[in-house]
Amino acid sequence: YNVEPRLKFNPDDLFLYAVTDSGMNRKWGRPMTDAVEAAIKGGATIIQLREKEMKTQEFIQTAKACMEVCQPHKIPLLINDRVDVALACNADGVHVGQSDMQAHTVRALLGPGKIIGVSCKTVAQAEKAWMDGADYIGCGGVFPTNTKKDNITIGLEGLKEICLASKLPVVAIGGIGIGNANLVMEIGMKNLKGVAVVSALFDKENVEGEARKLRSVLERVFCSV
Ligand code: TZP
Ligand code: MG
Repeated sequence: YNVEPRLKFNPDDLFLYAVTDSGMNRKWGRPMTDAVEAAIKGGATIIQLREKEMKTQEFIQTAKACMEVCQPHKIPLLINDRVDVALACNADGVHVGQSDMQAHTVRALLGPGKIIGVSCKTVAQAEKAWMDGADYIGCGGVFPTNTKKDNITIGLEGLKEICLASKLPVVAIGGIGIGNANLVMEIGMKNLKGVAVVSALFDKENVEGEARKLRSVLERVFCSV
């Protein structure tokens, strides 16, 4: 299989990684596209549509609409789990977990120009992601979170261990927000490129304002190391 890749991916895009949750956005009475646009205006550098319940056709329509929002800003849009949805909307890539399609199969289906991310909790999983031709890994949950049930927490120690062991760029996820993003970035790993957040943006009334605050926390740490 194809292990070339990495044609298009800029690891700095992981800096402020916004992961959607349509349930949260529904609660705040706004369409996904508005929430995505607000996140981008506040400084999000990449968007992932993570929709576990959405039916296929609605997911494709939502993804196409979000592509229209992201493209003028040159912000990559990734799809969680669903390679078919990513192909249907010509998304910039796919993010898979450990029980989803393997990254080398995703690569074979998407080709070298797309971004592939893999969720990893262990060094062995990170090693496999590298072998499979992934572009980055998402590591967590770093802190406890209500967003993902049954999620085992790896802590800052687990995050650091994976960063040290992997050649891939890393984005940290799980329970991260404006109150603790500095602690994550301050572990001082040079391949730790950013934080991925769901509720810190999308379970808030003012998505743009929260994104701006989080971005300034990240920039402060980034400038001081
Ligand atoms: N993977 C590990 S933790 C998590 C995912 C998708 C949920 C993160 O959500 P939040 O609201 O940023 O804690
Ligand atoms: Mg998954």
